[in-house]
Amino acid sequence: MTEQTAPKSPLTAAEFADEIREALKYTQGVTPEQAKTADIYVATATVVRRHLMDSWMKTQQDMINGNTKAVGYLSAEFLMGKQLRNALLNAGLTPQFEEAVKDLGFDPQAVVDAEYEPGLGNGGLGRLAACFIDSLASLGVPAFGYGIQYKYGIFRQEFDEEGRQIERPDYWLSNEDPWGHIDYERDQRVNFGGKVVEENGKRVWKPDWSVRAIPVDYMVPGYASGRVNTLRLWQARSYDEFDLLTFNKSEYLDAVKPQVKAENISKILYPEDSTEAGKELRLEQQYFFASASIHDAIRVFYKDAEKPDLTTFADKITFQLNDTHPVIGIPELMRIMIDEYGYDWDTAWAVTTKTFNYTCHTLLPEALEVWPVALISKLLPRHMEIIERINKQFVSELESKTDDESKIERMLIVTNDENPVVRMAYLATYAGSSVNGVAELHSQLLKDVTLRDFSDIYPAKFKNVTNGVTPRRFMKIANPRLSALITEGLGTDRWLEDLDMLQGLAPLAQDDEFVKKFAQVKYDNKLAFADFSKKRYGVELDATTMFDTMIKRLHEYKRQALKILEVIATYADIKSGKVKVEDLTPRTIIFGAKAAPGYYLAKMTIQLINNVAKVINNDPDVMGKLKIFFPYNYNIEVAQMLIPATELDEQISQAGKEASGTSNMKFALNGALTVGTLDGANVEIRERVGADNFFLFGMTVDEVEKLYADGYDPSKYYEADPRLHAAIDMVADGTFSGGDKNTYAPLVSDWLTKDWFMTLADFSAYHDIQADIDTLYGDQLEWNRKAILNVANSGYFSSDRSIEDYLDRVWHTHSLDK
Ligand code: GPV
Repeated sequence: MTEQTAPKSPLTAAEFADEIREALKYTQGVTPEQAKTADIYVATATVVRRHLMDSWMKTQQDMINGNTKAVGYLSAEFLMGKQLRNALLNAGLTPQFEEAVKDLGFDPQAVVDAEYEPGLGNGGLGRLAACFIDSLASLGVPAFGYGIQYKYGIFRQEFDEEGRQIERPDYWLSNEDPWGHIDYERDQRVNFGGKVVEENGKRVWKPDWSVRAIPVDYMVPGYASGRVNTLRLWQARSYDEFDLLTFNKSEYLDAVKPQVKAENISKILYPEDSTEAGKELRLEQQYFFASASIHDAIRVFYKDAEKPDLTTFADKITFQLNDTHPVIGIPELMRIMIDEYGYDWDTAWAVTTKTFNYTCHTLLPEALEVWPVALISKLLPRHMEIIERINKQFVSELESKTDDESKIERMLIVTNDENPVVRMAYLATYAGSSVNGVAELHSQLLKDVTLRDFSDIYPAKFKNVTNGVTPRRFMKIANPRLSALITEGLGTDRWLEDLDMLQGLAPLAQDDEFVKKFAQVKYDNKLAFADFSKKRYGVELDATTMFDTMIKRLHEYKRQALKILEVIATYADIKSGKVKVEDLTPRTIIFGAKAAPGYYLAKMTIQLINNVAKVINNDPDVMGKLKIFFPYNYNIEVAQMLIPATELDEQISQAGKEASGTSNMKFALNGALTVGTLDGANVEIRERVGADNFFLFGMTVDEVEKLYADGYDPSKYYEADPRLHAAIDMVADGTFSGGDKNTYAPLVSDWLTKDWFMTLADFSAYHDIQADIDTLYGDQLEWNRKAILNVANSGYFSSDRSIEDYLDRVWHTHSLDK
């Protein structure tokens, strides 16, 4: 497939090869004969960067000199995935790369594989940030991604003999990182601790320690836009390498203490996802990158001016707060304007409230960040004063708008109890211009439930922007076969920039020849995944079975337990003879999931899945009709292999709990059918692809709420459904723990007595829908027609569309002129 609309490069493959040779020599210091695959990778990356350099510099110039407001996407996570293929695609250099590398005697895919995947994110939230900066660049919107260059990303997951998750450090920076440019000259000082004193009637912060924030710049090339934006990730370094006096006393460890303390700030990504991680170090991380980024934006947009006119700051850049992690940036901008540049409170407030917007990514109350006042006071005493004053001003504003005292009490940014905390989501909602949810249902529930009081008083702030995913990485790169077929079907590859064009495929769902080609693509993708699983994991998969996949963080609300219980129930049916194995639709059930290291029930669920796999996969009675595959260390690379190979996608969270989901979008765009609840973006996917082309089951949000209100008793469902009963008994009786009845006792007890996310209540509905799935799967032509309709009608879920919605509804800015 040609890249017709990608920028035409004058470079030939032979020239590309020469440039690789040159980079091998002048940056690696090796000859082509000495070069290892990893050297070729580094050299290629160097060459690609060089070819993007003019566009990068021009984009920066146009951004600074033009009058277009830029976007600063502040995010503690950017889950980028491997960079090489993306950079090649967007630079329009893929064909030259393939040929040049072959000429040098290397396998292009091996070169791509040599890149160590940067895992600077946990899951959906971090991947969303990566999709958004791709789309911003592709649309030509001037933008910075601002975050942290963690030394260790998300842990590498392994499974031990017992099937338990083991976490290993992710040493991604122990390999060369040809993409990141460390810019020592544009560092920032970030202060911590100390106290605030009164000097000449002014509050003056006297911090007692500082950290040097050094930017590491990554290019973010747009697809076919000629634009290259910047992802600026901050690295924490110490100002004093070590204390010479202590060192001379031979107390080496003590001597490096300040260095260790400073550098710890960017050392590790917290592996928490949708749960609160209330750690001092995490607040240090948040302030570290928020402060450095805001100062950086001032430096960039006022060209290092001594006395910048910050009253125009909100016209230069708008900051999107990706969840509450960067919300400490709000009092930081206030402090910078008042303390560093001498503005009065009201001026600073007017600018700050125009500058920030907040995206919420959850409905789980436990995931809404709060910080103890005591901790903020210790670490950031001046910020605490500012937050108190914001709170005071907020309360008087509320008093002018409502007489409802209890409502005001509920809304306090700083709580009133004996251990007061700052509610970061409330601070962001009050101080920001806009607050948005990430899918229609989620945004509605934010207004009706989570932030109801705020939406009563500030209705105009509340917006929806439904998430999206980049079709470049998740279609063109991950699924070249389908991409080629789409281009053939549409007669152009412009759909990669305008994903609504996929609608043109809808009539082809009635064209049997096209449907067969589509089925062949899916089958070839399954074979490719089977090959990958064999090579990487030593596991043989049968590509003639249905590939049924559930990939997402392991969390109770996402309900991996529902899936595994259904598999166990089927296994129990086989063992008891209720179901004849010959009648089963053969399925390969694939899980990918990491659990937060401290999340006990989630980790136990991983152990259970692994042990169910061990038993079922090896039981001759199953005759290979059911096979579970749980590849360890699920990441972007695995996602890119697995999503194109999947036929059935599991989106089975309890209604009202998944804010959006984004793998659901990737699956639909790659021609999988979804079995799912009316939750998150599933609702919008189903509306678009059509109810006939989506397997809906389970309780709605209203039914869930009613059941909570009526008093939920999971044991009733256990008693009422013999299949569920048998499945839970099988977990309890030691079938999956070598006869030991204690192994899963906490899980079983939770199911029977608590089951907060109502797995048991949705079990029979989930079982019933399986028959519909199997029946349709039996008619491959019909199945694939529906799969094509999923592709054709999912163009809306491009992150380009999400960014256009942000531009319209939230940021009020636009692309740079071409
Ligand atoms: I809060 N999300 C996440 O990945 N990590 C978090 O800490 C929080 C939310 C996810 C949501 O769970 C998904 O529903 C959503 O699609 C994603 O953020 C992107 O919005």
